[in-house]
Amino acid sequence: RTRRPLIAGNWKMNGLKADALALASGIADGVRQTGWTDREVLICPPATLVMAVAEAVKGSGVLVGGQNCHAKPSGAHTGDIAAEMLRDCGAACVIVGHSERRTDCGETDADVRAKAEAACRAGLLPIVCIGETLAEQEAGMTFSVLANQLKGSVPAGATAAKLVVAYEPVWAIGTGKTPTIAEVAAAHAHIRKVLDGLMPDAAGVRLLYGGSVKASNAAELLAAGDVDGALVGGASLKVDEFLAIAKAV
Ligand code: G2H
Repeated sequence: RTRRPLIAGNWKMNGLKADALALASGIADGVRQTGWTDREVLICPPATLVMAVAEAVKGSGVLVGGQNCHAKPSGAHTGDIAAEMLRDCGAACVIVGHSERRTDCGETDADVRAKAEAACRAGLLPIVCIGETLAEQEAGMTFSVLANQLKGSVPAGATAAKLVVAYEPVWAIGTGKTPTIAEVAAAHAHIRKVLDGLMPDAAGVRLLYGGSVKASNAAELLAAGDVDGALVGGASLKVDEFLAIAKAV
């Protein structure tokens, strides 16, 4: 592999202190035992737990990330969290534009780009999420939707070291349904081609697949062409399941 695989756990709105810290410590112990240097493991807890999780995984090599950030560095934005605040709590990455935020909070491509740019300014690696809905897929619009999302949400001046893209078909999220391996490979190849027109070193950008990844399908999905890792939701909430996915690379 030319790109270092990244296995990212997105805990979404799950986790109270005691269980979350046990989960984080369990993952950190597992990663420590393997001594992996050929892949990166990331966990993205709710913002309330970023600092404690960062502390719990310290020295293990496990990275910690946020699930969202505001586009501004500070100011009168009640309830929001700046990228720099996540960084200050020990985060190295942040997910932006997850389809749940695009749907629940009406985030647009322009919002996602502004957040990704804010993440880069704060020294965080943004994981920009894109993906088509079921209706778009059924209408044969997958490739055009992906291209438009990329053109609208990839940060200005992006470079491979400062960008990860996650392809998450909305209809595959939390549903147990996954695209075929050929569909994943085709979507990723298309994403890389579009990125090639947007940035100088698109060949180095890591592309993650997300949507109902679990231990039993991880090896196959991770072996698909142009797949450099996974963004894992439900299956990242169990130590053994998540570690098995990380091992499947
Ligand atoms: C997609 C994914 C993680 P799940 O949202 O981002 O969730 O693995 O539960 O489908």
